[in-house]
Amino acid sequence: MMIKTLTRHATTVVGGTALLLLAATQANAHAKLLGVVPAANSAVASPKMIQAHFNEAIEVKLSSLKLSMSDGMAIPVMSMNDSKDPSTLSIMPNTTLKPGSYTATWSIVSNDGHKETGSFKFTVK
Ligand SMILES: [Cu+2]
Repeated sequence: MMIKTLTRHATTVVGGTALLLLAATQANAHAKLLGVVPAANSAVASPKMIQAHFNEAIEVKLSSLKLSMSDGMAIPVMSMNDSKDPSTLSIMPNTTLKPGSYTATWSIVSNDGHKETGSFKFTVK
């Protein structure tokens, strides 16, 4: 997951023209995903909270965490972001999740302005 994100970011940097851009990016690194709840690829009871934790504060208002079933159907969720923890995205499903496979997709804007996306899967028993 983290490797994928870094690769995408690297592609963005390579797309830039100046080495100065690369230097600036390294000095002010973008956020990295530290962990998710539920754990990626875990099998759990219907979770009350789904979270993505990053290593630094992100632009929470420009970022999102979404949930869908394996067939792509979106699950309605409520945003539960805590203003005291700007490095974490939190959502709560509006209903108890039926058994099955789910994908949570995050899209963030780091404080350095870089956009990154990723996803993780879990199963509800
Ligand atoms: Cu960055």
